[in-house]
Amino acid sequence: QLEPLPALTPEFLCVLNDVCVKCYTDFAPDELEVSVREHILQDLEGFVRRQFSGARLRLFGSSKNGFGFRQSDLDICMVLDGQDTMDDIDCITIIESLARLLKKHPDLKNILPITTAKVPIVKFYHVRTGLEGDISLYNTLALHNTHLLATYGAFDNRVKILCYVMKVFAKVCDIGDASRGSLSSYAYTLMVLFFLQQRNPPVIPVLQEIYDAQKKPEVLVDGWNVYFYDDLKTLPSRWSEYGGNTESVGELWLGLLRFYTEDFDFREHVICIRQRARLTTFNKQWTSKYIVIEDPFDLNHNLGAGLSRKMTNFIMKAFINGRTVFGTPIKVLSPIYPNQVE
Ligand code: 3AT
Ligand code: MG
Repeated sequence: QLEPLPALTPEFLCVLNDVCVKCYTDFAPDELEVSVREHILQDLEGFVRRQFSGARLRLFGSSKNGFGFRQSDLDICMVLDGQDTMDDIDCITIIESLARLLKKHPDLKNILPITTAKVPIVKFYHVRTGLEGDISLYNTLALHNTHLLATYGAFDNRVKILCYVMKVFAKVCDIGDASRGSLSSYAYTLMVLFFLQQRNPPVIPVLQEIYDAQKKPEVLVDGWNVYFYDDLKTLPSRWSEYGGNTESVGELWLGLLRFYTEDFDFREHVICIRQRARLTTFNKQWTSKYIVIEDPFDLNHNLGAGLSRKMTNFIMKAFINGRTVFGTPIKVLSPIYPNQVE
């Protein structure tokens, strides 16, 4: 049984709440910035079509999921009309010729094809806006997980604010760069959503478990079921626990820090937003991993797979320090904190 949180004064909670809301209001792009992104996309699509006549470009990631920052990168997915998939070899060839083409674009600099990654991309820098971006091919699952995150974010404003707080926290603590061995923004967003689903009463439902038919509908993409309930208008009436949680964002943020430093057992459980029932690392055969985050669609994908023991402890320490910074220090007598990996 956990000890209750120290009595926090209403004034403290009010300030904390304001700080959380500010993470959203200070960093979210305004309408103009959103339209600039769309404009760049249209321009690039036109340019790419000079060589690839059936090319279609779509934004995904934080330009579309509702948790974008002003300077967030432009994540772009390209597909060719009339073609459903593309094999790895073709992807690499097209990425390379796309890179050669983009080098001729007057507004782009630092064109860099990366063909060794799991998802081959061509990176670029858009000179006039200072935005970085990348184009991947047939990254269809990412389009669907972007829509899933956007739906959760649009369901309750507290979701959106907390995801911003988490991203600001990850940036400030320098634990949010997957290319340098930590976790991606996407992974931290999944951690926030999982916490909000597991909260009692929950703040958000499990959209992948709500459906009208007797059986869960199957919408297959790359062999995975990407179905989820996305009708926000009818969702409140479909979810029996709707409105049960009235906690403020500040309270939820303290709750999240506590959840991941005291309650959640990383050795035992998987961070998994596709079902309410706890999934174990044993079930997934992921027992040798430190932080296990299951992708909501690609169930073979653990977003924490690249973490070293050292990085895991660095991330855990950031959460522990977060509790001190936000006024609810963890009470551990020994220097070994919960979830430390020895
Ligand atoms: P930023 O605001 O750019 O930090 P983001 O959500 O756009 O946040 P990324 O640019 O890192 O995050 O990733 C863009 C999208 O790519 C998000 C998600 O749809 C997909 N994605 C990123 N990392 C993974 C991953 N490890 N597995 C599956 N999809 C991923
Ligand atoms: Mg991004």
